[in-house]
Amino acid sequence: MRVLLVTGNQSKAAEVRDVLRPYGVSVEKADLRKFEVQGEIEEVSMLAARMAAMEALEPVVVDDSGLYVEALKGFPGPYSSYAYSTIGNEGLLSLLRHEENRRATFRCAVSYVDPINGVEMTFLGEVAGYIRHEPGKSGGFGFDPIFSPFGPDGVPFSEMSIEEKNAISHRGKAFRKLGEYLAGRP
Ligand code: ITT
Repeated sequence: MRVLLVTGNQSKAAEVRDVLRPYGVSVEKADLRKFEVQGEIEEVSMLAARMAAMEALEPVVVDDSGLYVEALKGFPGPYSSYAYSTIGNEGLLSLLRHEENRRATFRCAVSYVDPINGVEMTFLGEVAGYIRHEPGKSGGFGFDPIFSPFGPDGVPFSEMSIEEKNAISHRGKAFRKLGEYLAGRP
């Protein structure tokens, strides 16, 4: 089957294609607006998916993700997009300059809306890790160079292949749940 992914982010679309391929789900990047209201990521993704589904009149998927930094009481969280486009990775690193607690979690909310069958579902995924003191090599997108998931080797997301990142990431976990749901449908 095919789903429309509402996103302006090509790298995100590439990751989602890689996760959903084994479930026989093809992903088309939709040329639809992602309406982003203020709220928790699962509210943002669901409202955006409903709006897009009304326009597309076919099943759509919206991923809203955020980086939650423990020492900043969860900031930027649902405001990650704004934080990234304003202060960026350098700004986040400088906010944490004197901070020993580097713990952070990436969270992903994936909302699927099928307007024909009246289905609305949200799937969540998260990965715990830490904000690095120095960015890793460039690669990936967004906060990937400054985030390393907990693990023996400390490699940042930006230095992983799409497959390596998807195996452990917030997005990989959430979209595998969607893939299992879609594969199990009649
Ligand atoms: P769309 O809203 O068009 O899908 P976006 O990149 O803005 O694309 P989000 O709103 O979900 O996606 O992401 C909020 C911010 O968090 C944004 O700046 C992303 O770059 C960043 N982000 C999300 N997932 C990420 C990931 O897997 N790795 C690094 N940064 C990520």
